Amino acid sequence: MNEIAAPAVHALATGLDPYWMPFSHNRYFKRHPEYRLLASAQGAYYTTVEGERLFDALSGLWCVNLGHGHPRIAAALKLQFETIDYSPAFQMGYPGTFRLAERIAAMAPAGLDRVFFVNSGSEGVDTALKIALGFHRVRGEGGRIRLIGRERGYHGVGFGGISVGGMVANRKMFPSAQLPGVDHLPHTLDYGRMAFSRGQPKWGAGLADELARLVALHDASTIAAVIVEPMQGSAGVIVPPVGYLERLRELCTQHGILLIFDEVITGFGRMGASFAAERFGVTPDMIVFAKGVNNAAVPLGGVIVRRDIHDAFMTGPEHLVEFFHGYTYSGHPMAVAAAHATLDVLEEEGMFARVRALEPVLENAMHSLRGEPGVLDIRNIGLAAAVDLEPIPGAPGVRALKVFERGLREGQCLRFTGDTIAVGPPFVSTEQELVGMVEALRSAIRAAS
Ligand code: PXG
Ligand code: PLP
Repeated sequence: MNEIAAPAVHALATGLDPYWMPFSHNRYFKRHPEYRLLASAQGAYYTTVEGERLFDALSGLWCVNLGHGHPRIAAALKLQFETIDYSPAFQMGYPGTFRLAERIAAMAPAGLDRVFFVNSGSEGVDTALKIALGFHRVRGEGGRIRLIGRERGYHGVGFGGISVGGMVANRKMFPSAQLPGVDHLPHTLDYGRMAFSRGQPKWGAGLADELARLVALHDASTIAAVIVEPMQGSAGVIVPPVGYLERLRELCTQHGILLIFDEVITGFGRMGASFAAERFGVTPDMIVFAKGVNNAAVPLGGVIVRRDIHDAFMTGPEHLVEFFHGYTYSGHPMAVAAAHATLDVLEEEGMFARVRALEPVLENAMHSLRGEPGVLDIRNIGLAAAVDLEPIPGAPGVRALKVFERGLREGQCLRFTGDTIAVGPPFVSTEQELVGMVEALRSAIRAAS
């Protein structure tokens, strides 16, 4: 069997039942798999098993930012596998992983220059929460046990992540598994005051003062950290109001609370900068990343940590482990190789500038959907945008599903969740592709009304 034939043979499998799909309507999918089984991918396009071409309007799941099958990444992975495929993550090291930590530290805001590697956003979030709790404890402030998240926040599916997360559906099945002492800030979406904002809404900085209320309620001495996505991606591109993140930063600093930015979607270019922290000019104490760091070629995530937080753990006899945490695949050489190639391309091809140049194209195209049937709101920032649709009475989610299915017929692989359609096109998209994507979305919205 040659190299090409092997995946093709696997793709011929027709029985869909044994695979329990994640975050999916399994029964519906398995009855209606048309145009939804993807056989191959190149650049910004998938090819379905029927042979239809689909534009990858969400860059996979916000992660394949440089397009599929990038030759630089392919070459790096081949070479890596032949050189060293795996090295033990604990008590041994692979030099490329150290070098990657150094590169990521250099891209991060000043002061954040220690990097802990994991394999997903969910693991990154749980790791950051543990670091926060551990940091206070090693400093003799072990009473800081509370973690503050935000309504509609998505921080993955670990027990820590669903506790601080604010997606009701992800939490309600597991009430016994919520971390104790967690509270939530209100989300920042308010149609009455900010519908159809372009970029950051002008209203809403004052919502950050809810943190002052939580501090007054619980007392700062019990609060370890606040975790927020600078831009809420999964909830449908909820953009931070002007001044909001600044105010959160101020309050956290004032009360000795760590501020964690979950940049799993926003990190590595989606906002037109290395991190949303840079784009919005607000420096957190930790940054969680995953997805775009290595173009999703191999799972990789991590936490970038302020140096003194890291240093606080470096106590006790030197021959002992300082932080009892890590994963078999932390800093996996294959994932690391893909990350080096990805960072090379981001840098050499000026991808952040490209995102900034494409941002107004996406913004103008998306906001031209205002007035289409059932469109309640349109939001955008960087290369991310979303449209909220009016739910069909008594059938929430059906309208967006119809738009999504119609989109497939129009050659687009859109993202639908609830009655929201989200797009986060690859950085390598052309202006024409962005405009074409939005025109196809317009047709789909009309057809579904
Ligand atoms: N934090 C944030 C901010 C995320 O967006 C995670 C953590 C979890 O990452 P992992 O790698 O464990 O999935 C995410 C993931 C969507 C979508 O359509 C978003 C995510 C995943 C899948 C789909 O918006 N975000
Ligand atoms: N479960 C068992 C039985 C294990 O031995 C290990 C790791 O050694 C794990 C879970 C954790 O796996 P990972 O390090 O890939 O998260």
